[in-house]
Order: sequence, then C-alpha cells, then structure tokens
Amino acid sequence: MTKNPTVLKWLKDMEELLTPDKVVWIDGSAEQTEELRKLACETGELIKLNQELLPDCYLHRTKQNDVARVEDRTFICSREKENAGPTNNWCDPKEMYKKLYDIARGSYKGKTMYIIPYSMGPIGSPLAKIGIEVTDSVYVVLNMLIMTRVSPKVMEVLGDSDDWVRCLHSRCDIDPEKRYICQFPEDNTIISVNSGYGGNVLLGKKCFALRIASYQGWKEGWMAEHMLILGLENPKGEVKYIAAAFPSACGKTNLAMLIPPEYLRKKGYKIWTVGDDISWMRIGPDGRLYAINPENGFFGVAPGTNEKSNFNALASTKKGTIFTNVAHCKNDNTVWWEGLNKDLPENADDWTGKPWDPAKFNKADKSTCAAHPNSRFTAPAENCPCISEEFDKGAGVPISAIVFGGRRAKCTPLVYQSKDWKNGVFIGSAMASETTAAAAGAVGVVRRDPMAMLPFCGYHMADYFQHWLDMGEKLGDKAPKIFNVNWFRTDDDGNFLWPGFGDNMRVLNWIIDRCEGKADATETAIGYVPKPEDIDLTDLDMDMDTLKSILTVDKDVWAKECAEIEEHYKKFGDKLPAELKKQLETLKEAIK
Ligand code: OXD
Ligand code: MN
Repeated sequence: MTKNPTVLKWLKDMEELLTPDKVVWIDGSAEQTEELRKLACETGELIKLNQELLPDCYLHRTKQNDVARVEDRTFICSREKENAGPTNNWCDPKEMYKKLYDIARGSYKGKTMYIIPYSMGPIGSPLAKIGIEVTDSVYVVLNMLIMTRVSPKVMEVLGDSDDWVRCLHSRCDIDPEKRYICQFPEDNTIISVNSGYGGNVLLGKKCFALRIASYQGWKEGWMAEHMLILGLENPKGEVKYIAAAFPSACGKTNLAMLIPPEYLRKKGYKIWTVGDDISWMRIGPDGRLYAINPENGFFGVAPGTNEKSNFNALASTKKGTIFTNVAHCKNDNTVWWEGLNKDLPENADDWTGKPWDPAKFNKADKSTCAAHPNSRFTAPAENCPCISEEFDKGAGVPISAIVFGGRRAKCTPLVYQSKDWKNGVFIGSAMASETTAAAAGAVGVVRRDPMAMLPFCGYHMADYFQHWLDMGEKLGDKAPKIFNVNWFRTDDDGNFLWPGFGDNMRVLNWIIDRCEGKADATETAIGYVPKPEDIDLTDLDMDMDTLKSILTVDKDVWAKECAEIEEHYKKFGDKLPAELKKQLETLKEAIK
C-alpha cells in the first residue's frame, strides 16, 4: 500500500510489539467492508439488524465496564509537564511509552492487526490531515470506515511525508485498571489500551482531531475546536456559516441539524449541516477564517433522539449505521432507546443483552433503562437530509460568527455579542455550564469548560488562550464576530423560558444580522444585547416581558460571576495572558 519509510518502520515496530497472526490493510472497499461485517457477526461482535427496515445496520454491545470516555485515564504526555498545563493529566513520555508497550506487548497474538489509513477532512484538502490506526477490533475498523475517510488514496496523498499521526489501539483485556488513553503531541502519537468504547478507540476523533490537532494548530497557526459548523440560508439563497462550541448535554448535534419554525421555512430559510462536533479552521487566501469538519460521520448520543428533537439525526441512522449499547427489539430485529418514542418495546433485550422488563421502567432510575444513557449511533454524514453541499469540499466554509454557549439558569442572557475578538476570547475562556439532574452529582453546580475544550486541549490551556488572541491579531477586521448564547434561562420554578430547538433559529438570524450590520443592539457591561423587538417572535407563544427577562444582565449575578472567573483564572497562574486579566478587570469595573 505504501513505500513511505516512516510508515513502514512504525508498522514493523508495531508488528514486532503486538505479534499478530495476520496483518490486513483496510482499503475502504465495499467488498472488504462486507467481509468484515460478516466476520463480526460470526464472532458475536455485531448483531445484524432487520435489513429491510435498517439496511446495513448493526448492533454492538461493549463490556459493561467500558461505556464512556475516561478522562481520569486520559494523559497528555508532553516532554515537559508544564506544557500539558493544569487541566490535563500528565506523565513523562518515556515512562508512559514503557508502561503502555508492556501492557500491549503480544496482545494481538492469535488475532489480526488491521491497518487503517485515514484522512481527517476530504482526502487531499489543504485543511485535512492523515492518520494511520492499527487495531485488533473489527468494530473499530467498521466505525472508522464511517467516521473518517479510509482509502488507498490517503497513502498516495501522504507520499513520503512524515506528517501523519501514529495511532495504536489494543483491546488487551478491557481491564479498567490498565486502561489508558494517551496522547504524545510532540511525537504525533496516540496509544489507547484496554478499551473498546468509541470515544476511547476511534482515535481519529477526540484523540487526533482535538487533542493532537489542537497542538498542531498551535504550532502551525490554525485552530482545532470542539465546534459544530452550520450554514444558514436566507430567502435570497445566500448561505452564511456559524461555528459553535458547547459543553456536552447542551444540544450541539440538535443545533447543527436544526429545522427552522414553519413561518421561516415558508419564507425560504434553511439550515445546512457541515459538522456536529469538530471544526478545523485556517485563514484562507482572502484573509477570512475557513472551516472544515474533519469527520465523515456522526457519533451521536441515542437517548432523547427522536423525530421531534432531531428529525435529521434520526433520519441519518436509517442505513449503514452501527448502534452501540442501545436496546434490541427482538420482535422485528430493530433498536430502541429511551426518548425514541412512547412505545416501550415488548420482547426486547437491554443494552447488556438481558431481557428487559418494561413494567419495571422508571425514567428517573437509569439502572432500569433499556439503552445505556451514553448509548450511541455511528451514522454516515452523507445520510443526513440537511448535509451541506460544502461538506465534502476541501476548501472549507468561511465563518461569519463563532458562538459559545452553556447551560445557565440565571446568569447569561439568551444571546449577546462580544465587544470585539479579544473580548470574545475572554467570554470563551470563562465559559461554563450548570450540571443537570440528568447527571450524577449535585444539580446546578457551575463547571468552567473554556471553549468546551477542557477534556480535549492537547497543551497548556493558557497557551491555548494566547493562541486564540494571536489568531485574532492575524485575522484583524476579517475575524468572525463572537457571540454567546444561553437557551436555558429559567423562571423561579425552574421552567425554561425559551423554547429552544427549532426556535433557536430566531437567535441565529439576529446573529447573522449583526454580522451584516443589519440589527441594532444595546451596549451593556458584558457586550451587545439585542433590542427585544429585534428577536422575531412570530407564531411563538411568548410575551415581550418574558423575552425582556431573558435578555437582562443582572449586576449582582455578574459580580458573583466575576469572582468565580477570578478563581477559575488562578489555575493558570502567571501563564494567563495579561489581556484576559485586563478583560476581567474591565468587566468588574463595568458591573459596579
Ligand atoms: C462527544 C463528547 O462524544 O463531546 O462528542 O463527549
Ligand atoms: Mn463532542
């Protein structure tokens, strides 16, 4: 498949370390994919679903100790501890390589070593990057075939270059005590052992496209962000692009695939999805910021996905999809999860494979659920009814607005615009979300998650903030405008005041109008807040007073917020960019 000396050397080293019985290159062909699906069904790794209702769809169950990303076992192994920063686990690379090689040594014995050459981003795009993953898991191969672009062409594009990411995955014994997800940013290397769960083993995704790529972006002058990308088409047929970062459980996939309210649809408004999770952005020849989605599929959370909450995501799962840890409906050989519909299935197996008793189901008790709360679908992006025609083009889309957001019951208004790029970086660096009853632990606890990158930044987060400031300098007046949104303001009884979902389009329209100088705003201590009459409430059962209430900036609440941001900033010590300290001081003064 290749004569690239750095690739051949690494593969030889891997073969010697892992001692597989057989080595197979993955070529992305339909024939090979079909053979692997068959093999996985024979070994019990996959269950073939009803091919009439769900063509080319399969079900997989992970081990019960292996159902989510493991942040406490995720390491950034930079040579200097300082370079991993205060928000990452760190280990000396020499020590970690030894530990991991000792764990992985001989672990492919009796198995096949699959070699997956893949491109993050359209193959050959100047914004794309190449990785090679070796794995002993057919499930990983089949997921990577959906989530990335796998083809011999990838090796042609790579040629003799050394600019590729080495990705070693070994299931070993799925032993949680020996589970490690390690990034070595200075070596372009990722090693993942003792897991079979998506986020830990599809190494193109969080490990490469965020942790390694954020480091590469810092060194090479571009950005790898935990952001969806969407195109907003207006009735004139013009499309403007928005990139948006939200912590988990804030509805990123839903926003990326939003269906506008009927009256806006009738006027000709439409949303096109470019990506739902990751955005790579570079300054283009015209000086604007261009983004690609480096992925080729969606690795979405199944529970809660239904025709109303996200029609387009559900439609994406109807063919060529791998479901992980959902319930299996035995009557018609299909799948089910909580929130798919109200028909609790009879004769179903739960996510562990045991018969499920719908009579015992209690929504509030996760242990009675049929599907695991973090059960997933891996669906090809091309299935998505609103996939953007730019998705597969390598040039990327020009970003007009960057949006940050979180879940804040009282603090942040529905939407506001930063005063400028630097102020926008300040807003992103202080981003936070409140925990909900849906997750274990205390409700309403504020967690700071700068730019939604806390678990994904591959280097010192203070350097990352500085990199954002530097990108703003380079972009100058071509920089996207930066906004913050909050769909989650509540009244005193905890009821949401904003309808969310498709109605978020009303806010996106204001954002684009601001970018084009078409909407007015009120300057406040935190930034530019909409005039209430500029948020279109047509056909919405909402009065002006309620809208006004979610656009307010309460000085007492913000004084407390400033104190919390100050505390959050202490972590970064002297490394915190002076500009951000200055921004905080300015805000403190303004809210007095
Ligand atoms: C994801 C995550 O799975 O952010 O996308 O955890
Ligand atoms: Mn994500």
